[in-house]
Amino acid sequence: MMDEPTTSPATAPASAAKTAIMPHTTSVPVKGHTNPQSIEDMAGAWKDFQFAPIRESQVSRAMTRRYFADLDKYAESDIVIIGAGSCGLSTAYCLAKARPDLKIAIIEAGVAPGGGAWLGGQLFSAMIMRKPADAFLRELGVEFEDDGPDANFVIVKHAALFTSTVLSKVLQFPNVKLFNATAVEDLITRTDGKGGIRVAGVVTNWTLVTMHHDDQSCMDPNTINAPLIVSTTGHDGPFGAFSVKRLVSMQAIPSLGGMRGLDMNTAEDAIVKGTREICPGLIVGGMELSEVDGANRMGPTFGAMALSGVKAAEEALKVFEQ
Ligand code: 48N
Repeated sequence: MMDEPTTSPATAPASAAKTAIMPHTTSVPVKGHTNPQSIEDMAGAWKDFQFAPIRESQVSRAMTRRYFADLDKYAESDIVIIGAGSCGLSTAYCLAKARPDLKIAIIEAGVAPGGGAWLGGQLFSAMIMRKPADAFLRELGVEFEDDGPDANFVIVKHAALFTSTVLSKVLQFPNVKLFNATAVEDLITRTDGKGGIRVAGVVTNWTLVTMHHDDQSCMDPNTINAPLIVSTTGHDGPFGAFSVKRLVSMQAIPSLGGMRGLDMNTAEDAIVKGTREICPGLIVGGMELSEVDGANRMGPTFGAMALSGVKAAEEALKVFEQ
């Protein structure tokens, strides 16, 4: 039997939990190991190849320790973004870049963030963004092409290139934490003293739990307090338009306008220009907003999602600069 690694559950350093683990890209050499530092070093040396030894509990502790430290840290957040689709991720990027001092939690119901932005339209790959949204692509460093010298739009060769780039950049900000596979299943509210409400946080649960409240009893949620929420949960659907539908059900807004038919020119301008705080403490952007304002849908063009995120971040910063 392979020698058990030296770190057994009993001797696992308890203090490790407190060690601030700063991300880096070099690794400490493992005693008694070849420690190849590059894949070139491994080439042709597979005969004696061996991973550094591990005890399963080390993996479990490394994951759970960090996750629960994050839950503790973000239990009080400055901003919560609901929905990591193209609008939510664009919002997060702009906010995290502008205010590295703010704690930003992103709650995404899917295991995979990105929402509807992994494909361009009808499962085709290329993503269209109408000008001037190419400015955001330049900000992110995403390459694109013009469809001819006088095209009014640009094309990203694969939607996943945009989405994976903005996701990767967002995840690299030290003041952002993505909680995916986690659903917002309610809003924390406070009365504003004038008969209305202020949104003051979110109520969360594992998405799989949220999907089974009607066949399992008593699966209470978790909470995150935050003075400002940006909701970008997309247009109506099984999870979509979550916050605006909840505001109607608690009579905080009178009714939904309901998304209208497809009209690219009307829709994209309306979504970007309409992105705003629709109720104290809650900014709505992206396609969720179409459900509030009765805006048209734009179909397979994503410039409005990116720039609605830029505007949502600007609206959020106004709240923090007040
Ligand atoms: O991509 P979506 O659905 O939403 P947006 O607004 O970021 O982008 C919309 C865009 O993809 C389009 O719909 C395009 C432009 N088409 C328009 C048209 O005319 O058809 O992302 C929303 C994200 C998803 O990842 C959901 O999983 C997530 O929000 N989500 C939630 N996450 C946590 N808790 C919830 N309650 C919740 N509801 C949705």
